Amino acid sequence: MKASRPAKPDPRGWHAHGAVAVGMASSGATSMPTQKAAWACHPAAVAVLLILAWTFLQAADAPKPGDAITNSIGMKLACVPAGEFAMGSPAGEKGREEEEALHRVKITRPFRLGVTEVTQAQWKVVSGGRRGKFEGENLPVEDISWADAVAFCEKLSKMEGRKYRLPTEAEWEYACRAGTAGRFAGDKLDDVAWYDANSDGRTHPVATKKPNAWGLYDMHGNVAEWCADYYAPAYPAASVTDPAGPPEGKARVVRGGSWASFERGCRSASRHSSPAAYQLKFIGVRVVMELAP
Ligand SMILES: [Ca+2]
Repeated sequence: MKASRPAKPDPRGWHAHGAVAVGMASSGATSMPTQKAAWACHPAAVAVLLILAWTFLQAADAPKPGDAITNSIGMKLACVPAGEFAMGSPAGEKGREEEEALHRVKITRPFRLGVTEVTQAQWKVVSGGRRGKFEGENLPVEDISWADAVAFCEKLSKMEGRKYRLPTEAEWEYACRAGTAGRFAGDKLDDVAWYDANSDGRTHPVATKKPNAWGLYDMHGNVAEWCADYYAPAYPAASVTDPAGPPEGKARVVRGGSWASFERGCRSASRHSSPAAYQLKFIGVRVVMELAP
């Protein structure tokens, strides 16, 4: 399902209407001011027009899905709009697992998400040192525990004066799909992902495959990505709003599959988990920046 954008109010119609009414009231064209003219001159009417104009300008300036900014360490973050989507996979999807029960999810707060996985160069600036079994500035960081990923977000938050955190599992799948409902957010997995069939057994520089519709690279494959949630084998049966997983658990959610995954493990709906302390050469991280400071 496509994310819906709020309809833009069009104050131009209101303004034109009001201007006509004001003109009538001030031109002296008629000796009998109409009720419409009196209404248009009322301070409350002026206030309404100003509010509508402000709303219009705000909507025009609001970031659009995929619009990216760059923070002080060169990390690009794309706007992900609020919206609703079908999380999980339909019964007939090839490679599907039982834990992917299809259910409606509403994401009420827009946010920004890293356009790429966190690179080793970015990690070095924030946390110091190199982290990765494979070495390269533009390779995604891996070999990090869940706590390492969280600590990175906390350090980056202090550096930037903004709230950075891991995505929830729902936010991750919503952003991965970018309005699509199929197995992958792209025509062919090979177009958008480094995975078992094409990776030559290693990570690759980020953003060297095609992005999804919201400008996000490597949501499928390269390194799998830590999410904030504890892993729960069963999704909620009903529709949910801003789900954040169970309050406790034994493992954390990992999403997207990696350079070592088969095709089915890189599907948009595919779920994985890992004990939080594990440091593996196929798990990295991508961060959320909250829009509210
Ligand atoms: Ca990835």
